[in-house]
Amino acid sequence: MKKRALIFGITGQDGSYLAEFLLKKNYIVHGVKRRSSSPNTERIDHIFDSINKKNKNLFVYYGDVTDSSNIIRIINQTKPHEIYNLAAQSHVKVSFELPDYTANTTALGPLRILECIRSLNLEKKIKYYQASSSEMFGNTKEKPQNEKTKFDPRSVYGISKVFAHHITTNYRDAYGIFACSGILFNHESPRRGPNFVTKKIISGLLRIKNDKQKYLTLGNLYAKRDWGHAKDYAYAMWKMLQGKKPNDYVISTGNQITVKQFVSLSAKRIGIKLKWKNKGLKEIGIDQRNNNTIIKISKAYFRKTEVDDLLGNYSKAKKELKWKPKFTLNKLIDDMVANN
Ligand code: NAP
Ligand code: F7E
Repeated sequence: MKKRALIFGITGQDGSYLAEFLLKKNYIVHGVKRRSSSPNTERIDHIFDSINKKNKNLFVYYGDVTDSSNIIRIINQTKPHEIYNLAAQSHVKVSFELPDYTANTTALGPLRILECIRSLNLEKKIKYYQASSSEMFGNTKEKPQNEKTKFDPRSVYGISKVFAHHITTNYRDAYGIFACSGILFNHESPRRGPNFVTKKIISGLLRIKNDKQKYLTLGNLYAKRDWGHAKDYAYAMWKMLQGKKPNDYVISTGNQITVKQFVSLSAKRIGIKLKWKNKGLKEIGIDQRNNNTIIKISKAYFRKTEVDDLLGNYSKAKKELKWKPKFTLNKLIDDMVANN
């Protein structure tokens, strides 16, 4: 019998890679997409097309994690062996603008799914994956961060993820659900949303190189992040649900750089020689080929409260799941440049 997986958030970056991976593993994949006024299935159109049925093992349903009624119906109808909850309002800065909606989706969405599993008496039949985040560590002083590091979130997004993380643990302990949280550090890809910093930098620099844009405006250049590739991280999600016991795992690369270093490295790989000048809001990046200012800073992209320093220790995943990242940072950037 084929295994069945249900992915909330299948239209997102990670959902699309996970769906591809599970289809290759011969799963029947069910996915939930939101209703939107214009198409939101760009990332899965190559594997799914409701009219031509490109893939007979992939099914997509309208749904929303803010609405329990559809969650019950879809779980009942699809009877999944594994549920991956990747649905979230996932943008940290936007969470300051949409606090109520972010909490409803990112914190309460997982609770609704877990509660459906419990109320349908499927605690022993469904394995559950929760997309936890390094944003939960926020301002912690411990470095690198691991599964035992204290959470100190700095945004509505981070706080919502802490709630989701704890509720997942609680449903595991209280009801015996095989529920795992993956504490994933930043992961990127050609499919990354355009308003996350890596995608914004690479798309912007490529447009500048091709004379389609004059400059790129960024916010805080000095935040440090541990950036990996979404393909490696989707594989880790699956690995967690194949373990003997449910557990939580940090997934990261163990390396970090600043946003500014990411700009310099990307520019170099794209063939732009950058020189930095000035400090603070006046800091600029100059294209040495023509002396044009191609990087500017604006207050508009700064967060009310920033997370300065994230670096993950993935030893537990390495030991227990035999997981380690395959993509180096240079390979990640090259993939994003080649497939922008
Ligand atoms: P993403 O590209 O923003 O995808 C989020 C997905 O959630 C999309 O499919 C989105 O649908 C869906 N969604 C949003 N609100 C929803 C709602 N109310 N009901 C149902 N679906 C909803 O994010 P991602 O980068 O793939 O990340 C996947 C998950 O991992 C998220 O939970 C994110 O918070 C978490 N995470 C991400 C990272 C990272 O670095 N990428 C790190 C740690 C944790 P639309 O396509 O219609 O918008
Ligand atoms: O910002 C700085 C910004 O929005 C990274 C999400 O997937 O990873 C992601 O959250 C850093 C921050 O990602 C701009 O201030 C500077 O310090 O790409 P980001 P994020 O906030 O780290 C975590 C793990 C998740 O869970 C989230 O879902 O870059 N930065 N200038 C900028 N950021 C943006 N977006 N845009 C700028 O212009």
